[in-house]
Amino acid sequence: MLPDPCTRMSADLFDLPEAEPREDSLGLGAVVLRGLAVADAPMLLAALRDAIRRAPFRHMATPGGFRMSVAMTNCGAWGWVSDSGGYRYTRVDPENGESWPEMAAAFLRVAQHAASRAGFEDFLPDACLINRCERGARLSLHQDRNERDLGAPIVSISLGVPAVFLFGGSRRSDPVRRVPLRHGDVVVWGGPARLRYHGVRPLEDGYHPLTGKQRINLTFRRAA
Ligand code: MD6
Ligand code: FE
Repeated sequence: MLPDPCTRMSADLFDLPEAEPREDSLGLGAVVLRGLAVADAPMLLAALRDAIRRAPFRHMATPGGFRMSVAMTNCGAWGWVSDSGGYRYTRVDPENGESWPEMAAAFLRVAQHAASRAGFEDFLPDACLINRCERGARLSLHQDRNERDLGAPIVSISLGVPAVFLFGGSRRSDPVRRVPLRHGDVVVWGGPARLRYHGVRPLEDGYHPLTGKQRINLTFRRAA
């Protein structure tokens, strides 16, 4: 099989120091902004610690009854939950009956900056899904399609242990690109790429000074 040029490019970049931010296109409307959130990471993680005091991580059940290997929580006006009733956005955390923690100013600023770098101006997310993975946790291929406003992009910030992001096409059977994501990388997909299938390969063992053995991912959306 011929090597996929994009996979090869990402693999090469993966080994470079992140002196200057670089952009890897994933096709129309989708881009990886390398290292964009590195400088803000300590602040993002501090804000995250505040948020998870109010809304702790939990392993939700899929509508099919399986326990998700990824632990999740949310901040912002809306939060994404999953249970036997399916996937949906809620205003109130079903675990404690309180509204979700406010979206930290640092979260909003970094997400808006990334969206604008990717060509999506005036992004005003009202939901941030926060997920935490440890070794072996994965996200199977899926589309993010529960948001009412599909005109807004998804902005995804990766922190901590590296992961391999899977980025497919608009059909489940389309070829899937493997995109290594490191601490501080930000992926933005919207417009013609908004409904592309994506997922995360099972996390390998790793260590990052700011997160230990964990990978933290923040995804920003316009839910309602
Ligand atoms: C990632 N996350 O962790 C990508 N989608 O790199 C997602 O695609 C995602 O974390 C839906 C719900 C939660 C997520
Ligand atoms: Fe997703």
